[in-house]
Amino acid sequence: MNKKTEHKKTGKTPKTADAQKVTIDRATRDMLLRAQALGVETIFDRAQNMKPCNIGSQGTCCKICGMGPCRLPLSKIDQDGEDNRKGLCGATANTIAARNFARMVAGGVAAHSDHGRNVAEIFLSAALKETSNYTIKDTIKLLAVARHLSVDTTVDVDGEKVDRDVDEIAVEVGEKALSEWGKASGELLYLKRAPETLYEKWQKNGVLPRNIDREIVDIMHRTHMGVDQDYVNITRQCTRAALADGWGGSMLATDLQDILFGTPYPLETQANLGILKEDHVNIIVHGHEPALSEMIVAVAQSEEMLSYAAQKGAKGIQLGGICCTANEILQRHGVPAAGGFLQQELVIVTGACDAMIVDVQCVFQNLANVAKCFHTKLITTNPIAKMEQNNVLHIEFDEHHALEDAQRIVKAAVDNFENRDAEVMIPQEKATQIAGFSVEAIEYHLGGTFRGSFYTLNDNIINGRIRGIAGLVGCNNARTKHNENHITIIKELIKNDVIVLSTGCNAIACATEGLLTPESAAAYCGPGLAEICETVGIPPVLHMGSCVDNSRLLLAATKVVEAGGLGNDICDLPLAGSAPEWMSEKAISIGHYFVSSGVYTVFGYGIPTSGAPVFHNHLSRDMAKIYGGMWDVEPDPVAHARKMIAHIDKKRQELGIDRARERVLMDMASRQALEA
Ligand code: NFS
Repeated sequence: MNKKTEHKKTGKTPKTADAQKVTIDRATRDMLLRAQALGVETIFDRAQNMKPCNIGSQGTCCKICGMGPCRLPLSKIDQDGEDNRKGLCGATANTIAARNFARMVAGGVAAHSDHGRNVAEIFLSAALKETSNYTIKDTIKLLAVARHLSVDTTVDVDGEKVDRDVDEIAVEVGEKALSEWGKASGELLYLKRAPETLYEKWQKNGVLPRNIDREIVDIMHRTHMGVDQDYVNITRQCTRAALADGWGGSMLATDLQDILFGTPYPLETQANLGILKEDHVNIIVHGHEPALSEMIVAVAQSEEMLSYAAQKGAKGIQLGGICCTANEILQRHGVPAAGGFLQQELVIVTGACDAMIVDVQCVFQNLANVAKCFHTKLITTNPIAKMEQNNVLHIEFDEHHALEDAQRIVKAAVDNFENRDAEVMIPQEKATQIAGFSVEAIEYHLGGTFRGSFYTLNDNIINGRIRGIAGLVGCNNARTKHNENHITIIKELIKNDVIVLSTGCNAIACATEGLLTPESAAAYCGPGLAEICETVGIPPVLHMGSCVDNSRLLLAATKVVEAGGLGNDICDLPLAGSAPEWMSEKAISIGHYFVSSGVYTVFGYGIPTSGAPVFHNHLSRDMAKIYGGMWDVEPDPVAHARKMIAHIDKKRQELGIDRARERVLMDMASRQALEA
């Protein structure tokens, strides 16, 4: 195995992770111990043997041209405090850090938005009836989206307005949506969904995205050697590109997925490695694209496949997800989540994973090495995401024969059931979760069918039962203790009556810790939030979906503004964002569109800007002056939550609703005065 090779090369025995110290989750700990006992290396061990580069993590290593890498550590600042650091071309620390940051934004926007483009292509293909595998599931949402894309939903017939044919609307929606990636002029159509004040700020600052692809290409051009050398100007383009993600590619992805696969409504399911079943064929879908996994869900439940599994000696087929593919099929079909980002290798270590199907993003290449130690079939499915290892099977997915692809994949998994060679060891841990809180579902829960709106939420924020709203997103990071920051921060927030909206691996962490049930309110919330959760029957943490569904958070915030009483803009709201254990470029893009939309956003693991303090201050203090939102970094989870609460309290004070929380203690004299 890997370990032996390393041993030969270095002469040193590689270190292994201390399972007690690297995670708060028992199932993860037990599987890590098993992996170590079997000599199977995982990311937890690799994190012990490779430390991050100090200069790179400060953001001041420039490898953009062939004369470098030029390294500008903070220690090279002159003793008198003067910053004369520069690369061979003269690029300053600010320029280098801003360029690196911008390229991370571009990477994140590209990942979310290219996913969005694929969805738009499948959508159009379904609308044109080129495939029978996908159909329009949510017509109400189709009509709502049509309006935002300036697609007519009625036609004039003899001077009268008549409803337009739904199929025709769908085709035009698909075409209009797709053109958002590359149209030659104008601006993204969804930007006007933001509060008017915010839209005007973007307009005034010249950051309205023109089309999605162009903003990514612009970043790659301007950060090429010898182009933009002004960190303020580079940051402005980061904003334009990030907005093209949050209010563009991601929002389109979410909307079109909802129309095609159904808008999520609350449902009950489970999370953690314990969802696997020893006597079932276990199929794990991992990555980010719901198009194929939707088909896998259908095939895995089909009579034909279930009886095929029975012939092979299995009692059934258990489907489970990892990362955001998990969140996608979980929120629409109740398929349980097997785990988050850091648990992907460990699912295979159970010895019970008959096939792992991966698409794009957040997939470890080391899965192939782990799969080699067990019977697991690792199947790649996307033409842009293959693996070099020879034990990986590639079954390319195409929406035109989606069902056949899914059948081949599920059959391969069932065939592999009888090949289990290692002893199966499935952890006991699995927790119940309620997921599926789309904006529409929240509206319904708060107001019912006829008066669905965010008024009730606003009322309860104004009267102080709910102190504020927090949006928690993002990954796990092998440099931090798995799930510890996510859970500590959330417990501190809900204890202080802050309701939490959650997505991505944060939501999976909350699910495994049992925070996504209405019952958790009584155990962990302050009295105000607990009362609301009990009355409405919701958990204190609302699972809003995958990472592209962070666009739901933007729309929820907009709905709160529209419901009134809490200011005119997102930056006026008692609202804060957080990515406690971020690691991906997508998280940087999300952070930047949150900030550019007016949200105070705290990251729990340092962002690569600390080596350029002037640029870092620009992201925090200056951004706040322009958009009302700012970046912040706080690794200590309790301090992290307190910073968010302090921001919420500041906003309550500015809105004049802070006094609602104060209890009036009356002495005898004032009582008598009242009675008189
Ligand atoms: Ni978001 Fe989803 Fe998880 Fe992070 Fe990766 S799965 S897209 S990037 S690790 S939350």
